[in-house]
Amino acid sequence: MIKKWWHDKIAYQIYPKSFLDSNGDGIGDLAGIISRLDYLKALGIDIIWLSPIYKSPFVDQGYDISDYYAIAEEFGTMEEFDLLLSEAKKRDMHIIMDLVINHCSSQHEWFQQALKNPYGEYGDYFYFRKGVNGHEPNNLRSYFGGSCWEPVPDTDLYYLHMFAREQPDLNWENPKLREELYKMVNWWLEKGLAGFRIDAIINIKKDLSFPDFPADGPDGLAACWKMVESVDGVGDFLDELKERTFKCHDAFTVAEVFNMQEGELGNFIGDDGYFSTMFDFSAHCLSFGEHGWYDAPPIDFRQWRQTIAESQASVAQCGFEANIIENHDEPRGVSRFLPDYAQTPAGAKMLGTVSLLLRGIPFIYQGQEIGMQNSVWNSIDEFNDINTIDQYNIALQAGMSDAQALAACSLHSRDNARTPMQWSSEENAGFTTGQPWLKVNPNYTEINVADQESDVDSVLNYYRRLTSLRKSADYKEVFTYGDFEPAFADDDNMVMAYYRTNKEKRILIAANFGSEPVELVLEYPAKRVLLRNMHSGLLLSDSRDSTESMDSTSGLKLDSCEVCVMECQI
Ligand code: TEU
Ligand code: CA
Repeated sequence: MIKKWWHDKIAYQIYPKSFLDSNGDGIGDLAGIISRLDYLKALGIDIIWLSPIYKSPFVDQGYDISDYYAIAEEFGTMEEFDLLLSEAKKRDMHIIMDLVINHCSSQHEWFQQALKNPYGEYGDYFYFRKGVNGHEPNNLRSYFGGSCWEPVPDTDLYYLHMFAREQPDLNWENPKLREELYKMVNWWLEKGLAGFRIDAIINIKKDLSFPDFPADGPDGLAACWKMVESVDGVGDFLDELKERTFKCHDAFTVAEVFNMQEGELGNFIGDDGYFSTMFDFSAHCLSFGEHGWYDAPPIDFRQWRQTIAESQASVAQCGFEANIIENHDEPRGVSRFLPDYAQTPAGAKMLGTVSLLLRGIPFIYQGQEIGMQNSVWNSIDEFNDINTIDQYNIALQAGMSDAQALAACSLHSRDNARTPMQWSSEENAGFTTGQPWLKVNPNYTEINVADQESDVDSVLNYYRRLTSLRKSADYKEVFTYGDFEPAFADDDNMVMAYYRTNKEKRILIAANFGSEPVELVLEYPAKRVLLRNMHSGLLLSDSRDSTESMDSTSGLKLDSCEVCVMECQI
């Protein structure tokens, strides 16, 4: 494997709208981000991913871009963005932006021109197709509900949108469009951007015959990802994109890829892959419902543990995946992956440890480092997210009651991760002096940065120790390049444990997700404890200070929600 500059980095995702508001309009902004760079540096962050900050009508929170070369007024100016770049650079941090190029906003100039003349130059930037017998060209359902096809008024044409109708899909078959996109990507990279998180990119290849698929819901439609999974050739586009842009700048790219065809991982993230890395969503997929959020299964611990092990094994020979417990599309990891009794500071530290020390590039989502949780939702009107409204209606149509539909949305809504960052116990969690654009999680008086700063045992201070361990001179190599080996995966326990090993070192990460204490017989004698989230009941035969060597130790007792990172003899 060829070593790359980003292999040993730790990344952090900022959702700008909810990070920090500097001017009291209730919307987070670039000035807010700049003012917290030192906070992120102290957390051990090297790479910052900004969810979209481009000009947008915000139908899908900026994932609908109306000008790829402009900063949204809500967030600030291009001067402020340049300042962010240079301030980050001063601190030896890298900024990456979201790259949303499967679709743009219906307000984008290209689409406006296309609507005026679907048969003209800009019409070919999109997919306009004639209806079939007065119907949509095929029966695909968009990710946000309803047909993927929107009629163009006063014509017999429809245009394709795999997401909202305000997000028309760009026609990647058109070389002119591709050139426009490459030019734009290079423009940002030349500005000093370190790379991109690449949105929904697997969707760019369409089956141009636009066939019908067997209906999979009462609406007679079929999920549009079925087309994605059935069509070949996305690799040609991705390869050209990389060759023409990222590769020329040694950029770091992390792709959002669902529905990849089997056996393609190496093409995507191998040494000469399309991307540097891509997110591992395998654990998240465990709680995707067959028809929607209303029939989503809860996470089963053993299945989750096995899924992570399998995922780590499958990527080991190819490259690196990016590990997350949550992002702006997912509920909070603490609320999703931890049993009720573990939704505590101890549990948050345990989950964070298990995730951050996996092989791969760790991404921390804003608020994860203080253990933020899903919010409390009293009515569907409190949500803003377009996907949530759709899922609410799907649940009602499936016969759920109002209360049941709300309960499903409360568990799964993307807005759970989008509530304002909890900076302090002051009004609005210190996020804004104005009216926040989305309701603050009422638990901000218990969970916030300011209180955790002054508590050595807080989740925040633990995360700082965790990132510094991962990056420490002595252990960086093994945490970056060391192999992953599952350990103690017994049906009788709820222990999530694994080794990270190389020729010199063997590190055991062991966490007890169960409600009762467990005792493990160590397979390799312990040398020293590197990190733990509790100070009690540590070792059966040895409870000496963590810096001492512990050659005699052979047993490890873990309380409920306890995690221990220890170096063992090889
Ligand atoms: O998400 C793409 C995507 O596939 C998600 O809709 C996914 O299916 C869902 O969240 C699973 O829970 C990306 C962005 O991350 C998302 O915020 C955007 O809404 C979407 O693309 C459209 O740009
Ligand atoms: Ca603001």
